[in-house]
Amino acid sequence: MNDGKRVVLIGVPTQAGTHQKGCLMGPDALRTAGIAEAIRELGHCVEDWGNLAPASQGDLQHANRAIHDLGETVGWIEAAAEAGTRAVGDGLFPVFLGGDHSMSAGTVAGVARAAKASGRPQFVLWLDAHSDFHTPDTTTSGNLHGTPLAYVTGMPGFAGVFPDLEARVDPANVAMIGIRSVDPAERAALRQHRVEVHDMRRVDQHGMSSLLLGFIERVKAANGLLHVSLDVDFLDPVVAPAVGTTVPGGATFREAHLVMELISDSGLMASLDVAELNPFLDERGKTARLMVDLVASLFGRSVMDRPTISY
Ligand code: 4U7
Ligand code: MN
Ligand code: MN
Ligand code: MN
Repeated sequence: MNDGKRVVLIGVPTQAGTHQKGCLMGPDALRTAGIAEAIRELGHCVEDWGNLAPASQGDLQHANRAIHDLGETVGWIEAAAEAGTRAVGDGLFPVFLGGDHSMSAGTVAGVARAAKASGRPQFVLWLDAHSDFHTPDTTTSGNLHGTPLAYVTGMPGFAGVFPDLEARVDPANVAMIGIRSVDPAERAALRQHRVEVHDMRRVDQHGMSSLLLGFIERVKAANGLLHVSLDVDFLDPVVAPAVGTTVPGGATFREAHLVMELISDSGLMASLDVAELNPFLDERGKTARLMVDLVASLFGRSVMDRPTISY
């Protein structure tokens, strides 16, 4: 059962935010694994805007010499934000196909801008091994896929580096689940801004459902719009190997599906990122197919409906 959403697929094949090559194939691998068909099968309409193709902003430099591909990243951010705002403005549900996670600096900025215009607060659920809460000044790897959440919540250090934000997400409206790799500068900022961080130890102790339902209640009470940002490395690398930044001890197959099923039941999700899929590192399409199945759960597929699957 579902309410027949109008979904638009938007490919954001950037790999500028990481040193590992391969994420540029992510959107096409998700299409090959049948993402449009899986959503359509559940009774939704799906259109596909293809892949964004922004112009690079040139060779932008930053005082932090570790940062690389800044001009290209800014181009992707602007294009993704533009597409996100347009999709929501057209009454569509955007599903952004990544691309490394730097894309979410644009996708979240874009949907938050549309949310502001509608007068409803924007909430973000960040499903990831990492907190992605670096600023351009604190990143030591220089990989900008470690910065999107700090940017969209308005942390200092982005002025004149990334585009000016038209609507920032209140850090109080963010929850992260699955976390197991946080750098010291990120930890300090997350504590200072009291971000709701559910690391894997909390998942082990309390279970996915109680942690997630607490956040969902907050979104519901505020009549908020929920953006879900799903990084492949939220999952354990044993079930999802196609990612450049593997961290052991991630969500299991069923824990991940349960998160998607609970979000689907809530009816609150308004936009989605599927980020960080690196098909070059996959095993016979296993991770791409798992991501498509998780998206199907997000759009209402239940265990009893699920076709017989084997990976
Ligand atoms: B991802 C890291 F140092 N924190 O900044 C960094 F551990 O989008 C990883 O979540 C960032 O995959 C990972 O490079 C970004 C590192
Ligand atoms: Mn990430
Ligand atoms: Mn990650
Ligand atoms: Mn990663």
